[in-house]
Amino acid sequence: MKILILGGDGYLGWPTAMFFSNRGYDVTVVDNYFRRNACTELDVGMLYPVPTLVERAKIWHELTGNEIKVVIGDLTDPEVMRSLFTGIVEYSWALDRGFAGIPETVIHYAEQPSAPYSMINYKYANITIKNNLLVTNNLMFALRDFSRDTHVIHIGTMGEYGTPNIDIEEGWLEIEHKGRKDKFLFPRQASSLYHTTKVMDTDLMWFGVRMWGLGITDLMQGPVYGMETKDSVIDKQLRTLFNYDEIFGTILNRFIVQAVVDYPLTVYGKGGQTRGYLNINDTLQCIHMAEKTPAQKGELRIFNQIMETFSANDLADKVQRVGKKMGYDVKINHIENPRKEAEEHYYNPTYQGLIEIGVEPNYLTDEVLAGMLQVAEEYKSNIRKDVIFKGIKW
Ligand code: USQ
Repeated sequence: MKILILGGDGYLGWPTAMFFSNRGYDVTVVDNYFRRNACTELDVGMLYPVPTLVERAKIWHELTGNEIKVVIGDLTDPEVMRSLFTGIVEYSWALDRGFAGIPETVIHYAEQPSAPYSMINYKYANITIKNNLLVTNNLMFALRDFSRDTHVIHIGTMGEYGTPNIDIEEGWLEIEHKGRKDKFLFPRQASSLYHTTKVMDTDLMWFGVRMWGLGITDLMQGPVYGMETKDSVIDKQLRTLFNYDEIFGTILNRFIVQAVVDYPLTVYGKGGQTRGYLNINDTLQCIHMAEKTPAQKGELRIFNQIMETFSANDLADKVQRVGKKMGYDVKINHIENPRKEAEEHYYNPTYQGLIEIGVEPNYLTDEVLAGMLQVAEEYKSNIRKDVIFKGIKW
C-alpha cells in the first residue's frame, strides 16, 4: 500500500510517516519546511533540536531498515502536487530516487496549523489563506485528473464548529424545514482565520466529492498533546518537533513546559473554554482506522477526532496537581484573554464514530502527564521564557 503524506515534517506528519513505515506501507512524505522556517522567522524556540526531514528519514532507515521517501517541495505550486501523481521529476527532484506510483491513500496535513499565527496581521492571515486553500485545491484537481480512486484523509479541526449552544454532530446535520428534510454540513462558525481556512477546506473537498466522486475522510481534530509515540522511542532524534511558544504550542504542551520552569500557567481569561483533546498516539490510531476503512467514492465522511473534553482550568489543575507531586511549584495565572472566544459556554460534541471503527482511546492520566513533564525536564535548559507569552491579539 502506497501512502503519500503531505506535510510530513510537521508535529503530526513525521510520527504518521514512522507509524505507517513500521507497518509495511510504502511511505512518501512531502514538506516545504514551512513550520521550521516560520519558527526561525518569528524567533520562537522549540523544546529540542530536530534533524531535517532528510536526516530523519536516514536515521529511520539506519535503525529500522525501512525507507521513507522524502520530497522537499511547495504544494501550493500545482506542478509539485501533480508530480506526486505522475512521477514527473522536473518538479520534484527527489522523485528521481524512486517514484512510488499513484498512492492508494493521501494524508493531508500540509497546512499552516496555528490560530495565533493567522491573526498576527494581514500578512500572516494571507499566508495562511493562500497556503491552506491552494494546497487543498491543488490536491482536489490532481485527484480529479490522475486518481479518483485515491482515498484522502484530511485533518480538519473541531474549531470549524465553534462553540454553538446546541450539541455538535459529526460533520452533518439533518434539517427539517417547512415540512421537508435534507442533510447539510453542520453549521460552522470559526473563531480565527486559520480555523476559517479549515471551513473552506471542507467546502473544497465537499465540492470535489460532489463533482468528481472523490472519497474523502475529514477528521475534525481537537488540540493534540504529547511528544513521544510508540515508533519514536527507539531514538531521541526521531521525536517529533515540539513547540511551547504562544504561536505554535497548543495549550497542554505549553502548560507542561511552563510547569518545569516555574512559569505560572497561562490560563486565558476565565478558563472555562472547553475543547476536545487527544493524545498524539490517538491521532495515529484514528488515521490508521480511517485508512483501513476508507470513505466510499462520492462520500465526504466526517469524524470528530477527540477522546475527552476539558476546560483550560481543568488542564491547569491537572498539570498543577501532577507537577506538585513531582516537586514543581506550579502556579496558575489567569491572564487577560488575547483571543475573542467564549470563556464560559455549552459544549457537547458527539465523538463515537472513530470508536465504532475500532479506535481505543488513550486518556489523559497522571502517568501521561508525568511522562511529558519528564521529557520537558530533560530539555529544561533550552526553554526560553520570553517566547511563552507575547499577547497576539485577535
Ligand atoms: N489557551 C489558554 N492558554 C494558553 C493557550 C491556549 O487558555 O496558553 C486556550 C485558548 O484560549 C483556547 C484553548 O486553550 O480556548 C485551545 O487553544 P490552543 O492554542 O491549544 O488550540 P487552538 O488555537 O484552538 O488550535 C489548536 C491547533 C489547531 C487545531 C485546534 C483544534 O493549533 O491546529 O486545529 O487546536 S480546536 O481547538 O478544536 O479547534
